[in-house]
Amino acid sequence: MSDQPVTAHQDILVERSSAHVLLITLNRPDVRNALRNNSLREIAAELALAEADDSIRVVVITGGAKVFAAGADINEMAQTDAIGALLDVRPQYWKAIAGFSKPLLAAVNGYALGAGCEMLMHADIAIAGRGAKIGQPEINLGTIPGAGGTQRLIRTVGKPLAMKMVLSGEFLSADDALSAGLIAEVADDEQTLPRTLALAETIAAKSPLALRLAKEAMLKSYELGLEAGLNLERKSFSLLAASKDRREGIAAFKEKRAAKFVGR
Ligand code: CO8
Repeated sequence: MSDQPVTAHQDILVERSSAHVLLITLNRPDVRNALRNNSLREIAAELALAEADDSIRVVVITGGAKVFAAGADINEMAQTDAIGALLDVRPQYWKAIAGFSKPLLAAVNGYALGAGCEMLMHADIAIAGRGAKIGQPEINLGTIPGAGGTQRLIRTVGKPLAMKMVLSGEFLSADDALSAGLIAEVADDEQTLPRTLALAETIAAKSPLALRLAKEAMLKSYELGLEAGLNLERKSFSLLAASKDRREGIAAFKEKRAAKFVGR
């Protein structure tokens, strides 16, 4: 970690793990990092700052060594009636997190349940520790996922497994989540964060422009038909031909040196 100060919030810790990587750590251990509205507000606010800061190229979110997040804060949600839920600011925070244009990685140890699993799915790449338990147990509370757990999960792991998870509330092991394509890698628990930060460094060395357009094009595949998706890809590919970074990338390849990308 760098010696830069940790920014204080109530629910999260924020620090630079290196020059280009921001690390957000969920920090409500007493309630297993349950995501109350304020937690999402703080995450969304940090991502907005990261969006505007060219020096931040990748963000990693983690819950630390023991638990990623045990879901929405059940005590807070229990106070909300139907109209309260309809008018809730919470979906706006989720939308802000989903709209973050830079790579967002998740380092997941222990439970990632309910909103915790949904946070994992908001990450572009999740790496989980061998002991992770991932699930959507809202059905046990007489309710259903509310931040993409019925939509993103089925698109990610397919109908049979998504139905099993959401209708039974059963958890997946890290290995099962890997086989299902819900996470990108399994690590030994103590290696989850170091490995995720190392991957973040690898990604942070790439062109920020290419990262942004690659992320956008890939996420749009959830919404667009193939023809429209291919058109978007082609236009983004063409746009990058005008960038300094592409010229630098090709020059560096020819000169057999590492490319130095500037995001222009
Ligand atoms: N919200 C609030 N507090 C929580 C949560 C949570 N999601 N999860 C755990 N806590 C609290 C516990 O109440 C307990 O508090 P206390 O010490 O005051 O008793 C403390 O954290 C420690 O919990 P446990 O003793 O249960 O710890 P364990 O390590 O034994 O178990 C588990 C950890 C398995 C994560 C267990 O706590 C658990 O099952 N938590 C709830 C998981 C869950 O159901 N998640 C889905 C939440 S719902 C959601 O995400 C969206 C829909 C919400 C609708 C709610 C309608 C009311």
